[in-house]
Amino acid sequence: MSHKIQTLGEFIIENQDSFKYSSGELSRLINSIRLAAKVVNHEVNKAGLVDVIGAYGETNIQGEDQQKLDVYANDKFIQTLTKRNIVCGIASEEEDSFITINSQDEKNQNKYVVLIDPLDGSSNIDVNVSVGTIFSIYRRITPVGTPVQLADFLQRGSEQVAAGYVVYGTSTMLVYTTGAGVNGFTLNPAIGTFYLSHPKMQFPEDGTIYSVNEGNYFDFPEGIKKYIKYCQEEEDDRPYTSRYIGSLVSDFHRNMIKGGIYLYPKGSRNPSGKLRLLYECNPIAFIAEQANGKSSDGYTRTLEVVPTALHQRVPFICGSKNMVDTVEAFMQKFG
Ligand code: AHM
Ligand code: MG
Repeated sequence: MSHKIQTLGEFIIENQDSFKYSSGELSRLINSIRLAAKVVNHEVNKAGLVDVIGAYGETNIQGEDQQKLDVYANDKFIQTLTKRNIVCGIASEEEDSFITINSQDEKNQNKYVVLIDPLDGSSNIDVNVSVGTIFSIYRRITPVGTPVQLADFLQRGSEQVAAGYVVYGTSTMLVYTTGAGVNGFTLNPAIGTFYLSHPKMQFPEDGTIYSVNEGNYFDFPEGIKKYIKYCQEEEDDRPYTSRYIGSLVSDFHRNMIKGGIYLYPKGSRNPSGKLRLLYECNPIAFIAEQANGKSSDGYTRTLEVVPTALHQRVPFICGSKNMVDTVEAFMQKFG
């Protein structure tokens, strides 16, 4: 590796001016996410040792059991962002509605809202498989100094100013973009510092990995079924390799590095798909596009879908550009 050694903190300061609004506010925000990620990482790593595994006994708005670490991660991210008076509103997968943040000085002058999935893929925790945090950042559209409104959160993904994820894997990484490429940082757990390890990440134009829950095969639209069969055919560089962790961040991360595609289409059980537009699909789509990849619902660019609800779901097809193009061609042809 020939690039210079740089910590995430140094990188944020050095690149602050490349961000078009650069007032330091976004940098402070990303610094807070960095801090919360380290705290959550510490807890996730201990999951096998202490009795923190298992359902917390509550069900979130989408009827799913919450795991204890979901709640912990949710609390940590919200606390970090709230107590440091750094955003004006937060929406989370684990919260039914958005949270309005008022600063101590009555009127909150902060301009940013954060949407977050604090611990995605959390059903993987009790089998020691990687999980992740996903975040998306927008500038509010309602006037500064007034309470945030739902409209501040229901912006199209193309309006994001930053997005990223943390993958708590064999090593813990934070990957993010502010619209000027994608950079990945690996945590040295001994000293609690993230180092730039993956500068300017890029999807290979094409790939040979497809990631989909094939257990749902008979439920998929015809175009997706045909695409899966195409992946399995023996021709040119096919059959492709099937790899599905069941943890979006990890599946996406691998595909971005190696070249591949992730699919969560709609089906009769999930008529709009399973993944949530605002805090799962949009941030990942923004990163994909910044890394020369592509993301769509099979027809429409993910970042152009107009949101109508906080916990809205959409079909999600994301990965190497040529592979997503091929899926769209199958959808056009077979529906
Ligand atoms: P979660 O937010 O409840 O953890 O669900 C999201 C996860 C994604 O990380 C993953 O890709 C997908 O759900 C897996 O779903 P399935 O088990 O239906 O294949
Ligand atoms: Mg999730």
